[in-house]
Amino acid sequence: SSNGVTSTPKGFVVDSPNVEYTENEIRSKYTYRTTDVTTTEDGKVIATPRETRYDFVVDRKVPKLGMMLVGWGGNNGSTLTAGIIANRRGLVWETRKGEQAANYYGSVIMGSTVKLGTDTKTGDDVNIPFHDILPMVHPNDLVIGGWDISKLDLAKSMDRAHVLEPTLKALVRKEMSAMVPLPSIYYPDFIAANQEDRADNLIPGDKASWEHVEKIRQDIRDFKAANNLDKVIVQWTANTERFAELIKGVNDTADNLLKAIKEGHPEVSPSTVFAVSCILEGVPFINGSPQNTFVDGAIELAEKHNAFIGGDDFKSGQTKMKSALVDFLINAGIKLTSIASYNHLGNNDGKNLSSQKQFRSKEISKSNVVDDMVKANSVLYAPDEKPDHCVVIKYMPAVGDDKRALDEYYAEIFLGGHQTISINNICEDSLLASPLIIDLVIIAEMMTRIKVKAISSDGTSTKGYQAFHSVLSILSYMLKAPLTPPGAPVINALAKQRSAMLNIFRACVGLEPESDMTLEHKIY
Ligand code: NAI
Ligand code: DG6
Repeated sequence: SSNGVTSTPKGFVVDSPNVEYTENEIRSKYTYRTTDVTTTEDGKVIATPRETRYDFVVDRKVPKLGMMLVGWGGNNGSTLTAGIIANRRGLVWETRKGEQAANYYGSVIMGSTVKLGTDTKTGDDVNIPFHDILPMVHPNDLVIGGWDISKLDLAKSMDRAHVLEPTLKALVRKEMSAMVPLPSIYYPDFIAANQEDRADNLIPGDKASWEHVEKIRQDIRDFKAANNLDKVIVQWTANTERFAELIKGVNDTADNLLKAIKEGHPEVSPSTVFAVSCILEGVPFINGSPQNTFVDGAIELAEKHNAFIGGDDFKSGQTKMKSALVDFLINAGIKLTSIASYNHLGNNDGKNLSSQKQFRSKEISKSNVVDDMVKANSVLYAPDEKPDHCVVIKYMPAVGDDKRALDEYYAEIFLGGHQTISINNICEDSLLASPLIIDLVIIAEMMTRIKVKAISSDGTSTKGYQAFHSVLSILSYMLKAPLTPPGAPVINALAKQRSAMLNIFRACVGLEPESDMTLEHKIY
């Protein structure tokens, strides 16, 4: 320790009596300021500032990290793998528009910057890469593995995906052809019947079983040992499943869920079996698809084991735009009255979603994403009022992975006027989703190295240092239907989600949230 001025791995130090750097840790004392609101019996609303002291400890040792993907051989899995190899090797390839170099565009952690503070000489903002705010894993260092019900190696999977340029594929082909997904569990009823012809790499058994849990746990241990890893994170980027029925006595509690798996209950999905395996193995598990993997019993199990879980459904294109645009419209005082969202796409995800039950999972996750913003504005909306909102997805093989998302936002403006905003969003779906998978892994891993203790004068305190809650709602920015700790509100608004992530990380190094008041430039 040296009184708050030891350098961090990435070169900035916080010079504050509240921050201490040791060889292995960053320790910060942070005052969290919120506002309590109470309403008296006679209807008077009272706002009271409140302070809670949190002590954060960040483990500075960046681990050797493995990322295991369920659905590794899919469009996302193969595109992401090629992308990481391309970045790791600094590849440059020919395209019809000229040379293209590998990058991490679309990753908030790798591609965006955050304001650290203000330069004392120039008064300018000093911005640093988001990645440098804390000692995070670099995606180039991820060791990748995983499972797929299809046995194609990753080179052939990348060909099947029709996403990457042939020149890039040629450069990564050798490495990718040596990567073969582990066999996986397949309970045909959970994904579309049209997926059956690729299911040729299976662990025997067509319903949940304890052998499946043990096999997945063993796969994780073997991968960890074979690659000499400190930690592993697992993500579901496999097909969208139908929702599992919520049945009392089956998936409502941790014990019932474990019993249901042991008894082979048909309402336990493959993704829930993966989640349970990871929870029991103490490995964070993130669900990138919309289905209800995290039934109540799975959440309770994660809480019991202090294991991290996160989900659901990557928020890549249409929904990300929606959660930014609706936030803007409603916060601008414009009354959004309808959203019509049409999609057509021709990749295997689209094929799977052409089946009604799987489409329904996606329809749900795409539909609830404006609720918090509408509910927050009682000037524009009555208590039960919501904009009309419909979501349509059609399978159109010809467009492949180049998803088309057409949205019409219709809003009421001043004195009964109307504003219509039409968006036509076209891009390769997997090139938007892959960087999100990286962000989810990096942030989830970072959260395994943060411990916190709450101390407050009014009694809100934790017994000692503890991890964040098992449900990692800090991952919300990357997810369409963010899972939150039971009873905690869901935040969909994109800017708030980013601020939460950034400001929690700032607090870990003893820095205040960036308020954007810039009083230093307004009061002289
Ligand atoms: P994909 O269909 O190309 O890949 C899914 C892979 O999962 C396939 O290779 C399939 O064989 C495999 N699979 C199916 N069931 C499995 C199981 N039980 N165990 C192991 N592997 C299994 O789909 P894509 O485009 O890669 O998307 C993956 C998931 O991510 C889908 O659920 C999709 O809805 C979701 N998603 C994708 C986004 C994107 O922008 N690409 C955004 C949001 C979510
Ligand atoms: C059609 O919407 C297929 C889906 O899998 C989406 O492409 C995916 O969920 C991404 O959705 P969004 O709304 O974030 O673009």
